[in-house]
Amino acid sequence: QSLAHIVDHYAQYPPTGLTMKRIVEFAREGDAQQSFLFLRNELPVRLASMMKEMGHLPPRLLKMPSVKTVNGWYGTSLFDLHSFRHLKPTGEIIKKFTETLQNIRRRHKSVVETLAQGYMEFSDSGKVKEYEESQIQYFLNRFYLSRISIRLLMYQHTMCFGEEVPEHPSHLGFVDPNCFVEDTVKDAFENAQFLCEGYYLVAPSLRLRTINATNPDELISIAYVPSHLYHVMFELFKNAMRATVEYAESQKSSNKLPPITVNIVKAKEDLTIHISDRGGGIPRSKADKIFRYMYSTAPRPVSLTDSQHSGPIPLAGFGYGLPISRLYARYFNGDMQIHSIDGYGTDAYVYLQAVEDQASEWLPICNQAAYEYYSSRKYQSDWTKKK
Ligand code: W6P
Repeated sequence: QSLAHIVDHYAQYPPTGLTMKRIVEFAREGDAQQSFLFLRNELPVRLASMMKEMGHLPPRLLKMPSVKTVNGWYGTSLFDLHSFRHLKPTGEIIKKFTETLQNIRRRHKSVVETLAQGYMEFSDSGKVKEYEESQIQYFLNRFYLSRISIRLLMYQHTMCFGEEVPEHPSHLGFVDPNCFVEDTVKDAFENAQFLCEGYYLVAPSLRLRTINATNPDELISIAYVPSHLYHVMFELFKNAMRATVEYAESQKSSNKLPPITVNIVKAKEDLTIHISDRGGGIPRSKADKIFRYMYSTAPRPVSLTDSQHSGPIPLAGFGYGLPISRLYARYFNGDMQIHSIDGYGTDAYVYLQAVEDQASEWLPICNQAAYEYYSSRKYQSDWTKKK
C-alpha cells in the first residue's frame, strides 16, 4: 500500500471533534484500550487531512527543502500509526502504541521553526504573489491549529494511560479540570516581567481584578489546558510590556511606568480576560499585520551556536507568537481580539468558554470549500486601494 493511498483513505473522513467535557470524562473513566482504539483512527485522520491540504500549497513552496522535511515527518508518522490498524489491543501492543506516540511527538517538535524556514526559503527564491501569501496564511492557521489538536490528543493518551505523569497530581493528563485562571495569569505576568527587566532593567507592574459574575464568592476556575492559557497570556504580556517600556522611553517620560491592567470576568457563557496597556498603541495601518505569519521576522531555526549565545533575550516582536496564541484561544471555541488607540494604548481580549460542553475543539476540515480557497488563484480586491 502506497503512502498516497493511505493518505487518501484517512483524509476522506472528517475529524471527530471532542469537547472539554468529554476529554475530562474520558481521562477519569476511560482506559488505555479505548484510547488506543480511538486514536489509531483519529490521529491518522487528522494527519492525513493536513497532508492533503499541504498538497494544495503553491508548487514552488512545496519544492523547498524544509517544507519537504515536514511533509516527510507527517508521512512517517502516518505510516507508523497505520501499522496498528489491525492489531489486537493487548497490553504489549498498547505499550508499543504509547511509545510510538512519544516518538511522533519528538519527531514533530520543530515543525513550526522548520515550516517558517521553508516560508523564508520560498520568499528568498522569488517574488511571493499576493494570492500565494494569502493562501499560505490560510494554510498556516489551519495547519497549526490541527497540530495543536493532534498534540493534545497524544498528550492525553501518554499522560492519562502511559508512563508520563501530569504536571500536577490534580491534573487529568494535560488538562486541569479546575484551572485557576488568576494563578496562570499571574505566573505568565511574572515570567514576562522577569524577561522584561532582564532586557530593559525596568518592567510595568500588574493591576489585576477578577469578577466572578455567576458565583461572586468563588475563585474563577474552568476546565482548560493550563499550558495553552499560559502561552497566550505570556505572549500578550511580553507585547504589552515591550510597548509600555519603549513608549515611555520614546516620550522621555520620567514618570513611573503605567501598570498593565487585567480584568478576568467569568459569566454564564464566557470567561473573558481583558489586558490593557498604555504603550502608545498601534496605528490601524499596522493593525491587520499583527496576526500575520511573517517570513522576515519568523524564528530562525536554532543552531548549536545560536543556543549558546548569551546576553539578554529580546521580548518577542510580531513574529509567530500572536497568530499562534490566537489559535490556542480559538482551539476550544474561544477567541482573541486586539484593539488599539494609536498614541495611547492597546486592549487585548481573550475569550474562553466558561462551560465545559461548549468548549468544543475547533478544527479545520479538508473539503471542497477549502480546495476552492487554494484554487482561487487570482485574488482581486473589489474595493479601491487605501494607500
Ligand atoms: C501593543 C501591541 C500589542 C500586541 C498584543 C498585546 C499588547 C500589545 N500592545 O502596543
